[in-house]
Amino acid sequence: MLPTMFSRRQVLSTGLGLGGATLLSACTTTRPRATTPITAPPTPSLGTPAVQATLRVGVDRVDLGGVTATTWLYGGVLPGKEIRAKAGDVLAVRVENTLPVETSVHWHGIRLHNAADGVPGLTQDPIGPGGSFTYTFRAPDPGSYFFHPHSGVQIDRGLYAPLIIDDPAEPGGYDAEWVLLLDDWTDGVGTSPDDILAEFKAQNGTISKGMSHDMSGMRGMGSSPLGDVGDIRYPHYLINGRIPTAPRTLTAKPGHTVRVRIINAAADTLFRVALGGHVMTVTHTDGYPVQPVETRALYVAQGERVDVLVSLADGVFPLVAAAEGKTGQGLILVRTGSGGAPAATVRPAELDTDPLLLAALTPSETARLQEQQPDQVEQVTLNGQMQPYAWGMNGTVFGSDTPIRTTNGSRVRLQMANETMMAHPMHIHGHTWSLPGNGGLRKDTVLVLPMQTVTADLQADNPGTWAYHCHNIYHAEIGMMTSLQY
Ligand SMILES: [Cu+2]
Repeated sequence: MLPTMFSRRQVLSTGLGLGGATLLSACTTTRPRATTPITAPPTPSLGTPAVQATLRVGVDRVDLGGVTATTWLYGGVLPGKEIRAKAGDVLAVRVENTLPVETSVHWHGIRLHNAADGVPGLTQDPIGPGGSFTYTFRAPDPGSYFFHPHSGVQIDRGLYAPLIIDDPAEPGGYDAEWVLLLDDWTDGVGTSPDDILAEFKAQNGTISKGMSHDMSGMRGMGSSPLGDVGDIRYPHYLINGRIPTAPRTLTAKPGHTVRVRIINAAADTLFRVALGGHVMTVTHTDGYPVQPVETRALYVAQGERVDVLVSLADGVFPLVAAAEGKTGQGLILVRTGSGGAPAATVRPAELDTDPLLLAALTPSETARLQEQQPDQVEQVTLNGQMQPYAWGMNGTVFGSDTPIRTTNGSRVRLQMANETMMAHPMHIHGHTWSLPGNGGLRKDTVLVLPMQTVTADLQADNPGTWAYHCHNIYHAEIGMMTSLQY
C-alpha cells in the first residue's frame, strides 16, 4: 500500500485561511535573546542506580501498519521501549545520539533534580551528533510518565516512550496493565515537522498583550466544544505506533480488570478517548491518584496522562482516540473473545457522551498538597493567534521573556489567563501543581480553555531553572514558554 501523500496546504490548516501577505507588512520580527538561566544546583549524590538503560536515538524506518516512514526513533521502535522503575529508584539512562542534529531527553512529569531535566539552554548543553549523555536521577513519585526530546519539534517525529514508576505500596487489584501512547503523525509521509515549523515562522506573526481578536478558527476542520484545540491536520493518528487500518490488539479474559495508562505524546492533537461498550473508572492523572470516577469518554491533551480501570466484557471492542476538532482517529482493539474486528472508522457511541476533562477531577486525600496561603502570586497571560501564527506568554515570546523568580520554600500561585481562542495544555517542569479550584488536584499539565483562567499553586522545593510552557510543541517552539527560577 502506498503512503498517503498530503500536500502542505492540506496539512497546515493555516494555509486555508487568510493569505498572509497582506498581514506580513505590518509585522516586525521579535529577535529572541538568550534567557540567562541561574546556575543549576549541583547534581546530588544518588548512589548506585537501580535501573540502567541505553537509549539510541537515530534515523530509522518504521512500519505504521502498511504505511512506512523514515523517521527518528528511540532504539528503532515506535513507541520507544518502556522504562520502568519503583518509586524512589535511581535511574541511569545513557543517551547515544546518532541523529545528524542535536537532541536532549526530558523526563516529563518527574520531580527530578534540575541538571537531569533535559532542557538545552536551561539545564544542559544539547547532546551533539555522535555524542552521548547519561541522565542519572531519582524518580520519587509513582505514576505514568513519558520521555521525549526538548529540542525543537523532535517530539513530532517518533521520539517518545513511556516511563512507568510503580508504587510498591499500591494494592493493585487488577489483572493486567496496558500502556497506550497516542500520537499525531506526519513525519516521513507528509510535511516534516521542521518544515511545518518553518512555515509557521515564515508568517512572521507577532503577539500583543491583551485579548485575541483571532476568529480564524480551523477552517475546513471539525469543531470542538472546547474551542480551537490544534493548528495542524495530520495524515495519521496512532495508538502505539499503528494507524487504524492496521491496529494492534490487546488481549485479556472476559471479566478481567485492566489498568490502562493513557499518555498523549502528540505534538498538536488533543484526543477524545473511549472504549466501545465499556465504562472507564479514572484513578490517576499525571501520576497522582484521584477520587475514582466513572466516565464513558475523556479528553487527554498533549502531555497529559490518565490511568483508568476497566472491567472487560466478552468480545472485540474498539478503543478509539478521536482527534478532537479534526478528522481522523487512532484505534487499538481489545479482544477478550471471538468476533470480527470493527472497521478502522468505527466511532463508539461512548465518544459522544460528555467527555471528562482531566482538570475537573478531584484528588484523593493522599495526593493533596498541604494547604497554605501563597507567598507569591504571579499573573500569567497566554497570548497569540493562529494567523499570522504567533503564540507566547505574558505578551512576549521565549527569549524575550522575564523568567518568574521565587525563593526556595515559597508557595507560588500562578494565575494563568488564557486570552486566546485556543486551548493550551500548560506544563511545568520539576513540580506538580495543586489546583485550588479543584480541591487541590495534582497535575503537571493542565488544559487551559479559551478565555479561561486557571489557578495553579506549587511548592518551591526543588531549586533550579524550570521550563514552563505550552505542550503544543509548535506553540512552545514559536515562543509560548518561559521559566521558573530559584
Ligand atoms: Cu498552546
